[in-house]
Amino acid sequence: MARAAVLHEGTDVLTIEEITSSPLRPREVRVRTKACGLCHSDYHVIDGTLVRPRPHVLGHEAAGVVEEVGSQVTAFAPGDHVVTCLVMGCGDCKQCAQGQPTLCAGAGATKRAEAEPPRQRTASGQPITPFANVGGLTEEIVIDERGLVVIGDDVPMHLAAILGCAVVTGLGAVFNVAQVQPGDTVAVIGCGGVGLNVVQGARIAGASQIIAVDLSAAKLEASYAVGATDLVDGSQVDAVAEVLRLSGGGVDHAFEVIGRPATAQQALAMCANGRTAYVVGVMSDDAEFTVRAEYTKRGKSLRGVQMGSTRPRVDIPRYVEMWRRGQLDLDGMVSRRLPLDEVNDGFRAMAAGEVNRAVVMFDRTEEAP
Ligand code: PAD
Ligand code: ZN
Repeated sequence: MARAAVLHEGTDVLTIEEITSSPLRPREVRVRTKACGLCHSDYHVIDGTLVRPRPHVLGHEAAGVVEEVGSQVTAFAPGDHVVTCLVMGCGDCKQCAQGQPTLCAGAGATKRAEAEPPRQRTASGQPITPFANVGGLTEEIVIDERGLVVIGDDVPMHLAAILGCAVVTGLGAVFNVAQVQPGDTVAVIGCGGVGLNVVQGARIAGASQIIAVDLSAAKLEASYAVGATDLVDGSQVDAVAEVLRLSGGGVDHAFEVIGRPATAQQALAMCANGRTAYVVGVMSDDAEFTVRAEYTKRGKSLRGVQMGSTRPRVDIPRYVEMWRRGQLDLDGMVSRRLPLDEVNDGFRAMAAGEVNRAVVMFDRTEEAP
């Protein structure tokens, strides 16, 4: 039995309850969860933007210690400190062979087949769907080995957790997708857990101007702390006009990191002629938005970004090393640590824009900020 935050049918409140796990399949690993970040993608299931089967265990940005490995697992052993990442390339398809696991065509390979028993069930026996094939908001995660990366024992668990999504997505958008060059100019619309990592990625890449746009003064302050050069409060001014003014006609790279059609349009309006707007934020699959035809004449591009095109076992060890050397700020990203019992308040705080990242801690001694 393990405690978990479960989202049931017909409610937007998670309940804390005991769940059961089934024996491991050959390529699965049982992880004793130590920390799990709350990402807006999880919240999208609560608010209905993403529709997922229930009962559901949210959470995909977790860190913990390997407890048991399946019969075919050789890369992990009990005691290893690991990070989960929802980018689980099957390893066999063309996209994986090309180093693009975020585009994997064989994602089913890392899930249990329909005919198999579910990894976890509620105490009353209902099968639980784990969010993004991870389901991190439980004391015990059962996951395919391809969803794990080993990290050093020196990384505190609350910092390790955010590597799996906020960090790989934000830095990957800058390094892997936009490939920001020294001297480039950047705008970031939405500076929460992921957007702050876009800001610091742009700083590390050597961008000369990093314009942070948010509606919250606290987020703008946090952006400044990790490298933003200019701050735009979208609740006070016209964000597009202000970014065009500050950048002298548009930035080289504009990142939308909220998940709204209107801000995706803003990103396209903010980028310079011939340059690109990147949509990192997640919208419902059937959301639509229009694009001014004028932008096509001006050679602008719009590009979607999935998990920063990360290759977890390449990027996460690199980011850990950058953190060790003081180049990457992880401490500043986690502004609240909370016990599992407070998970609903953690999501509320995230939706209200009160936290950079809130991280659920599973060991009571590690909860304090
Ligand atoms: P967050 O809630 O921590 O941050 C969102 C930020 O946007 C907050 O700081 C808000 O104040 C700010 N904001 C909201 N509305 C506006 C507005 N109109 N103008 C300016 N700022 C605004 O969320 P997050 O950082 O966890 O996630 C952000 C999005 O990225 C969300 O849609 C999430 O689902 C998505 C995401 N995408 C991927 C991916 O692979 N594409 C990965 C992880 C998260
Ligand atoms: Zn996420």
